[in-house]
Order: sequence, then C-alpha cells, then structure tokens
Amino acid sequence: MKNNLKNVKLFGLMSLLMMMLAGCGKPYLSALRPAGEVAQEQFNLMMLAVYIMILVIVVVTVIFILAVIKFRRGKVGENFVPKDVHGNHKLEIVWTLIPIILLTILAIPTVALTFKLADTKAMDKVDSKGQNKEMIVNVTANLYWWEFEYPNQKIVTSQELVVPTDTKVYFRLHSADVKHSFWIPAVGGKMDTNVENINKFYLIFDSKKAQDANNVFYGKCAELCGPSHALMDFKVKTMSKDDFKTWVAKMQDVKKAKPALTAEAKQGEKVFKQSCQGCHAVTPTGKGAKGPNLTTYGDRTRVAGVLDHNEENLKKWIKDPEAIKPGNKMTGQYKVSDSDIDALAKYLMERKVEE
Ligand code: HEC
Ligand SMILES: [Cu+2]
Repeated sequence: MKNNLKNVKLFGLMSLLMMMLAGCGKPYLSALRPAGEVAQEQFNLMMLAVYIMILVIVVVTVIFILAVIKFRRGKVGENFVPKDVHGNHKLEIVWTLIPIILLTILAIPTVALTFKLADTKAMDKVDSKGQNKEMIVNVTANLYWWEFEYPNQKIVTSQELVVPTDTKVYFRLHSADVKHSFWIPAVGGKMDTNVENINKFYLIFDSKKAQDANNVFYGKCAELCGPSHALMDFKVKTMSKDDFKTWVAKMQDVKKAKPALTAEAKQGEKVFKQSCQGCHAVTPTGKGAKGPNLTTYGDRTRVAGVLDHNEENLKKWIKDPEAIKPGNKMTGQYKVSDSDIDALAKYLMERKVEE
C-alpha cells in the first residue's frame, strides 16, 4: 500500500514535470524549437534516437505483457516448467543482431552529421586580395561576458551578437580565462571556448523562425565557470542581410567616440574618460579590452547581459556590480559619486548606432 502511494506520487510528479517542460518551448530559447538548419539537423538526430527508443520500449512491453498473460499460473498450472532456452544459438544471434542494427541506424546519420557540421574549411579560404568572403565572428568568452569581433568588417561588439539571417555564420571560439561554452539553444551548438586552442563551427539563423523570436535569440554559457556562470548570458540580434550591411556601415562610421549630447551626458563623458575608459572602449575597434565594448550600449536589450535595459538598472549596475554578478571583474575597480553615476548612465544610454 505504502509503495503504491509512492508510485502515485512519483507519477504525479513526473506528469507535472512533463507539463512544465512542455511549457519551456520558447521560440527564442528552446532547443526543441529549432530556428536554423544546424539546430534542425541536431533536432532530427535527437528525434531519431527517441523513435528508436520508443520502438524498443513498445516491443519489450508487448512481449512482456504477452508472456505474463500466456504463462500465468492460473493457465499453465502449479508444476509448469518452462522450456530451457539457455545456449539457443538462433535466439542468441537474434538478440545480438537487433541492437547492432538499431545502433547502426543511429550511428550512420550521427557520424555523417558530425563531419558535416565540423566542415569549416570555407572560413580559411581567401581570394587574391586576401579577402575572405564568408561571414565570420571571432568569439572571446570572459568571466562573465562575451566579446564578438567581426574580422572582415573590422568591428567589435560585446554581449550582443548581431548576425544576418539565412547566412552561414562561421564562429572562431576562444576563451580569455577559463573554459566556457558557447550555446544558442534554439539555433544550435554548443561548443566549448578554450584558452589553449580555437574551436570552429557554423550556425544558420532562419529568417522566419527569427521573426517568431522577435529577432532576439538567447545565448548562454554552458560550462560551469564560476559564481556568476548562470548569469553569463548574451543575446543574438538577427536582421536581414541588407539591414546587417547597414548596421555594419553605421558601426564602421564610428571612428571616434560619438560626442555627448546633453550637459549631463557631457559630465558623464568626463567621468567615463577618467574612471572607465581604461577597461571599456566606446569605438567599435577596441578589441581585447578588460571590459565589454560599449559603442552600442544604448541599443542593448540587457544591462550586463541579465537586467532589463533601462537607466535605473544601469545605475544599479555601476553602483554595485557585485550585487548583480558576484565575482565579476568590474567590482571595486573605480570610485564614482552618485551624481557621477547619473551622468554616466545618461552618457552610456546615448551610445547607439541603431535608430
Ligand atoms: C577593471 C576594468 C573595469 C573598469 C575600470 C570598469 N569596468 Fe565596467 N565592466 C568591466 C567588466 C569586466 C564588465 C563585464 C562584467 C560582467 O558582465 O561579468 C563590465 C561591465 C560593464 C557594463 C555592462 C556592459 C554590458 O555590455 O552590458 C557597463 C555598463 C559598465 N561596465 C560600465 C562601467 C562604467 C560606467 C565604469 C566606470 C565608472 C566601468 N564600467 C569601469 C570592467 C571594468
Ligand atoms: Cu562561462
């Protein structure tokens, strides 16, 4: 009786979990709602494995039920001794072959896709002028933020990756400190970012699926890297190829930091140059700085990757980053007054290239 109750509870828990997980299918985040060719192929592979498992469960369950019914004591009597099949060659061959066949069905597409997705030869090819035709992004993972460099366009962004849709986007993945992992669940991945080597792969962002996701996909660090690992989020802004070209042109146009507009922002600019510029660039060429590039700060959808993007949260962040992301590398590196923080927020919110 007690056991029964336990089973009922377990069943209830599992059903609840299933319903909750079914609710996780957000188009901007869920690996179960693939939003590009790579994610789709990975998803198909997963479903193939699931179908094979379901087939095995169904066949075994049916055989089990048949055996229970056919050989129940009430039918065959007390003294029934089943036939001894120990060492039966035919049976042994059958139940060795079946799993081999099933695993082969699973292995062939798995190996084929692994090689297909690892094919990044195109990103190393250059034309006679030394120009590369592919869309390439160099990703550097840092405790707890992301830098995205576009080597062909010669621009840099941080925390928000901007990509054209329906294009093969090749990634070179690297880490500046410890092992992280680059993952955009709805679009594919994940792949480790290491300190000692560069990993490469590509992703494709489907334009229709991107619309379902309001043109922002969620990205994550998928390798436990420290106290703020769970907060090491980034966003992916998708746009059409033409819009992407326009965005690149606007970024390339920012040769010098755009001047501050209001009086308060001008004060912010002054403080920024003194206390912040050592780590943060406000032109799109500052790569490998100690902190995120802030050229497009006003266009962001988040503050430090996690908070809603507004002035209040930005001030909170500058005042006490430790309270928001424990262990981050900005904490305690400067001293600014509350009025300076207000001015800094005004200045940073003006850093924009999009309208
Ligand atoms: C020692 C280097 C350093 C200094 C000095 C510094 N920061 Fe930072 N800053 C960082 C790092 C590192 C991060 C990334 C933190 C994280 O997300 O883990 C960061 C993040 C930020 C972010 C969030 C960026 C984003 O893309 O969302 C803002 C805004 C910011 N800093 C503003 C400032 C301001 C304003 C100052 C000056 C008062 C300042 N920082 C001084 C290193 C620094
Ligand atoms: Cu990480």
